[in-house]
Amino acid sequence: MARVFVDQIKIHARAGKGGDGSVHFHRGKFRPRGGPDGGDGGWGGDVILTVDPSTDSLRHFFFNGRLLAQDGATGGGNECTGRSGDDATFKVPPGTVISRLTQVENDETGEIETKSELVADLTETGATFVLCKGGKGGKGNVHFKTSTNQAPRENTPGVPGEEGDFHFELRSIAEAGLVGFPNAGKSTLLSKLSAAKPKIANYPFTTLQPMVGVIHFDEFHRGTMADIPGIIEGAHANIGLGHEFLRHIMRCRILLFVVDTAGSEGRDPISDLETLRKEVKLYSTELAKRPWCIIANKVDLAESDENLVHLQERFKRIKILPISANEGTGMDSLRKYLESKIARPIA
Ligand SMILES: Nc1nc2c(ncn2[C@@H]2O[C@H](COP(=O)(O)OP(=O)(O)OP(=O)(O)O)[C@@H](O)[C@H]2O)c(=O)[nH]1
Ligand SMILES: [Mg+2]
Repeated sequence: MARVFVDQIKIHARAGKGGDGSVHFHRGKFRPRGGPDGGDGGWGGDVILTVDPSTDSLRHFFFNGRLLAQDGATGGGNECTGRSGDDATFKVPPGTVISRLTQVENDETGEIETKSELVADLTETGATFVLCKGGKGGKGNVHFKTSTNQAPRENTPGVPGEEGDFHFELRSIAEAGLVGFPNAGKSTLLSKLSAAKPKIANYPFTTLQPMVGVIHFDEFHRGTMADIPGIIEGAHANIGLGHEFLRHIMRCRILLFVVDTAGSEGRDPISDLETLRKEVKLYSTELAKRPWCIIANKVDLAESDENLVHLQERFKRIKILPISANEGTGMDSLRKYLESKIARPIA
């Protein structure tokens, strides 16, 4: 599947350094010159990523591009191991792809180039990934006692934590996403354009999970389209599982707003579109800036004629594609339009 990246950022991460081993000698009331009892340093904390669907972009890393975990503490007397540094855990949205960036010298030109190497593709909710491992603590002097050296002053320092530059990218689920109220005909449309077989029914929220279909334009080109569950007024405030559905929309490059042009069940396509646009904008101004167009569906129904004229008057500068997903009207123009926007060469 063609990949489109909608969100990416460069990150520097450093795990905690291990604590140094301690040099210490036992001091008891009756043993003023006791043996070595310096303990080991604690482990440095790890930098950990966890896949959390409550976050939908990598935006939060924009203000915090340095991910640091705590250092381990130095060992103590009485063979006490130092405290381990706390791990630092950061949330990433499902679909985050992590690459390690390293500077390498080009053998031929001698120029320094950045090499990018994939280290993780994080998709499963709840999955965790250790981006940088904390360093091991050093050894305390208790380990250095020998028959000839009863009072060693040796220890080892803690190992530095892993450190590196990374590239985080949020992979999109599809190039085009169908956005609309329940029952607008999104699933019907996807089933007509692709081989996907989404469930279609005359009741709201038939679709609860996004489904991606592949549209074949010709032998060499195709594009992807996601059928996304319907969103309703208040979706930005999480009404009707709004956040869950808007999150999927975040991962589409172009938004196709599907409306029931006939205004069945007392709906009005203009106010439907205004509401949908408002919800998208309130959820994310970045999302509202993505390219979009209107798919005016159900033009086979009589009430659609007048509404279509009003829709065109209201959204003069926006591309409007009148179709009937059920009867196939307007599908050729829609395909041509999509081809110009989302067709990619088959890899
Ligand atoms: N008359 C007419 N009905 C249509 C058309 N397209 C879809 N429908 C009907 O509208 C109803 C809803 O269709 P779906 O494709 O399930 O709608 P949806 O937008 O996916 O709905 P949700 O998954 O609930 O968000 C079904 O009864 C379809 O048969 C059309 O072009 N004309
Ligand atoms: Mg559906």
